[in-house]
Amino acid sequence: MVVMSKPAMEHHCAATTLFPEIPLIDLSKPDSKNLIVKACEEFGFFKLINHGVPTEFITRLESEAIKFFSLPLSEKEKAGPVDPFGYGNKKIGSNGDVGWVEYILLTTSNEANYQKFSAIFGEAAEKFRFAVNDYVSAVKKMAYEILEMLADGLKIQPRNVFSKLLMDEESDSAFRLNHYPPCPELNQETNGMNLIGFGEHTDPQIISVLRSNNISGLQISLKDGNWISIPPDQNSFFINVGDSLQVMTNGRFNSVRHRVMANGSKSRLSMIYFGGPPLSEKIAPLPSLMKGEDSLYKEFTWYEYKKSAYKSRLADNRLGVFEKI
Ligand code: GA4
Repeated sequence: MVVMSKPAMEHHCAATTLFPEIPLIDLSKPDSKNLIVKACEEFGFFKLINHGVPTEFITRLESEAIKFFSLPLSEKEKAGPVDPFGYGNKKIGSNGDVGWVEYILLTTSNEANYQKFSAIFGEAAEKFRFAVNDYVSAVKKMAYEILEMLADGLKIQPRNVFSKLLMDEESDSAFRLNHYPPCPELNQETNGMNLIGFGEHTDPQIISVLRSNNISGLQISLKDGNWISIPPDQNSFFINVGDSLQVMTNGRFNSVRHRVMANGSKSRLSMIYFGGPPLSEKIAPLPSLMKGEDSLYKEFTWYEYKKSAYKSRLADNRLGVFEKI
């Protein structure tokens, strides 16, 4: 299938297949660790149930997000531009990518984030901040658990090899609320074709944890290049392997290429936590996973990778420049 490189508002692609089954992981079952490893190898993606994140945190943040995105554009723009955090509309990154999306991008550590929002929310800014903090703390805990199960499944020690990078006070993690407004033109003019909400890409970090409302749009690319639609489920989470985890496993795990299609009639809302390491961390294959193999990648720190990623276009193969020939 061809994805054109014109501005995303004009992006149309053919409908995609709905199979094969995407892996479903039940976090309450300790033996899920082997299934998680398999899912990360085959897809770099899985759906998670019995995740332990309180529904109240999810619904509270969702209603704060709806409140924000329902404001007039001129109000929302007071929380922009994204430099590198704040409110963004259509523009993604700073290298010309666009999509049918508006969003809030935040760091998970910096309180200064929220100053931009107090201008709009006034007193209610606190409510928004607490909603984000409660949600992100619960999701982080769940991400630690997944990463520890991964270490167990891979039979490597210590079991916090991955999770400690997110637990570190200096962990460079991010959080994003994406709103994909309905695009009415889609229904009439394009006759079943799709418009890009968020263009195809891989996430640079270690792991991403996504939750959306019940509106479809997310698609992942299989290793053979075919795209599959992921049926939405507001009660579950979806986990993505990021580029850094692919490198740490020397390519054994797959950093999943994914994208979001806009919808003709309904708003899709998603919230994503991106778990990243400290900026100074060396990202390299774990010796315990190498079994005499050579590293597929040149050595780099997360700072170097991030710097290079932020200069790239969304769809670029960002790891390419760090691969050994
Ligand atoms: C993809 C994953 C996260 O959403 C993000 C994105 C970031 C941005 O929106 O500013 C990037 C994108 C993401 C990768 C390449 C660069 C940077 C947009 C872009 C074109 C916050 C991230 O960390 O990398």
